Amino acid sequence: SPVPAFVAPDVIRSRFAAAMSRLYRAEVPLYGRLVDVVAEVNAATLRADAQALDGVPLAQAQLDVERHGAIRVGTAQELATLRRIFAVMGLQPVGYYDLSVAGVPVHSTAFRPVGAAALQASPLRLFTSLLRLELIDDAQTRALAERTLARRRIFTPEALALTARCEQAGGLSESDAEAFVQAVLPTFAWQRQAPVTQDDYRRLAAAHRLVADVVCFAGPHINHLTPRTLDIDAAQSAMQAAGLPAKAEIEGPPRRRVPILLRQTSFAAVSEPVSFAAGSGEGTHTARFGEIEQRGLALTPAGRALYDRLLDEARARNAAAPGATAEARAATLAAVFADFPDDLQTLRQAGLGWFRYGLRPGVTAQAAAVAAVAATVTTAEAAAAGCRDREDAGTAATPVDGGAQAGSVPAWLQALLAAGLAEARPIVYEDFLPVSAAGIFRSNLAGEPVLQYDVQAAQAAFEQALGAPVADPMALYAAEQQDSLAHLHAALQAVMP
Ligand code: OOG
Ligand code: NI
Repeated sequence: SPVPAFVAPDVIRSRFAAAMSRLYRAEVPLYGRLVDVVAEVNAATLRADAQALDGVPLAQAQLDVERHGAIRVGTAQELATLRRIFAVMGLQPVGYYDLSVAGVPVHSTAFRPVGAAALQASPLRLFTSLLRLELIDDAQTRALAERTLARRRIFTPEALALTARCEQAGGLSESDAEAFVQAVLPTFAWQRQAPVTQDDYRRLAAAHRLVADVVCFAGPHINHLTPRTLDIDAAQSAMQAAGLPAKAEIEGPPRRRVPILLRQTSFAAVSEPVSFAAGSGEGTHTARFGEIEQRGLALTPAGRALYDRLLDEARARNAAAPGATAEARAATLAAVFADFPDDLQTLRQAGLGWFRYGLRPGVTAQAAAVAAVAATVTTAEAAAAGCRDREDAGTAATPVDGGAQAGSVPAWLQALLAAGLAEARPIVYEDFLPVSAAGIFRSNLAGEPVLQYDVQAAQAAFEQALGAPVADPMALYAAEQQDSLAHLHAALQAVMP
């Protein structure tokens, strides 16, 4: 019997991303202006620096499609169902983020494409937070939140039916895929008619504004979308010049020659009209904003530890100077990060970043194999270089590397790199940063007191709610580097003289 033609999850995701982008631009016109501002900055950056895309052809860079969005849900059931719906479009839960440490009563994962091909096909990911109801102190308010959430149904019957069909059949046909995107979209739309009275809204908002944002609406409205910028400092200035209410500071590492991890900035949330239940009044709710991001090298556990240490130090110094301007704070950040190596070779040899290894364009496996054999058999320096590399990386080694230490490469590869026959390309960070995420949350909670939650990170509880484990981002990067080494090795073995 003929094999049914299923639409690839990457394709479903890219259609969903386009539909979500249209929806959000229509709902939050200021977001549309942000998209225009970023497009102008990206075009100007490319005119000034043709290398800004690092050799990726413009057509493949997907500059005009969003990189991520974010939603917040209230119950385990909602989170677990989202996991199933997102799986239809090739999104998997990666990473655990505990934001209670930053005074925000949620914990989160990122549903994202896994693997370079999937990320390339459609880069959209959804940062998804689950409200931690147990962090609401007042028992009556907590019960109100639980009751209200228990009553709502955030998914359409068609979305649930098509998700089940996909799970059973192993995919969706063309017409089902189209119907699926249309059926899933309303879950993330703004719903002006609130299922709670104005009094209940006020009570829940008094517990925390995020509690009201999650509990008081008929669904988990998309709260921001995030396109990619090629120059976030220029984009931040352009946002300010265009009169967008940009947050004062860019989150994440400072500007560097070699970008690392993730830098992001946003504009303050807009007020939107709300009609409260039972004719209890009209009001506004302020939750939805626009964000931009610029990504760089993914860091190994050693690189991440250094990043976290320097970020802590910069934050401590800035906290000690509360009156400092945004420029002064950025200068402190840059000064502290002078201790983070800023050239690719040092980052690699010190085992601070992840890299994908391969032959230089135009180099044949045959030529490389000949050189590798000659170097490892006859050149003492090559072997010595290999050993030195291993020693460097020894300080960076962690169990997650699975024996293939982050910065260490075998002697044959060391020789090929030195001879310019092989190259190491930086692996881009595809995940999120908890301190930055907290900063993005906070910038939309102006006036909200920072609560001190006395809790532990609760990854096990989160995974129980999700109904599945979250993938370990570090293991994904380590595997990508390791795979590239294994591929290269196999290619040379196949033609060994
Ligand atoms: C999510 C904030 C986190 C990011 O880019 O770090 C985030 C939210 O506001 O719900 O999207
Ligand atoms: Ni974001």
